[in-house]
Amino acid sequence: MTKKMVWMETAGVASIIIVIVGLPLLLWYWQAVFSLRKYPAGSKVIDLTAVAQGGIWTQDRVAGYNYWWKTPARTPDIQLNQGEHVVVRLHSPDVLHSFSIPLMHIQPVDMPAGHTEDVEFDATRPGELTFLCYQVCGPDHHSLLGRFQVKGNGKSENDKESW
Ligand SMILES: [Cu+2]
Repeated sequence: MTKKMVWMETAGVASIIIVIVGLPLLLWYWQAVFSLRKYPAGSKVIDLTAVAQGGIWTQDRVAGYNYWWKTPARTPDIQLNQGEHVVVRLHSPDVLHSFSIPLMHIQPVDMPAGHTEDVEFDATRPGELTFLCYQVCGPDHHSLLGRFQVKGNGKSENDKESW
């Protein structure tokens, strides 16, 4: 082998390694670090996925490849602290869902399959906030209910009120 061939072979192997290792790393970095920077500092970011089968809101990661063999866990009540800025990143792996928090006057937000929709709100008062799906998404649609529990901070007048 000539020096040029050795160099070309090395460059070829290096570019394959960059694609196999670098690309997933870049995607991971985008999802785990960079995509969070657009939200106000200190935001509580929650990923919520609506699953039509069983009518489940889950915080598990659900993708097309695991949707059919893994039953995602229904999320327990989600704990928030009064005063927190909350970002809910909505995902749908299957059909069109929608997300609403009626007590916050957050109107139904469409959640097309495969897209991520953000809903932001401030947990201004303590109490319970129910969220639900407004789209008739399947036979288990009525089960698509979940709840935030906002814990009071005891600092404001509002603490005496609740939702
Ligand atoms: Cu629904």
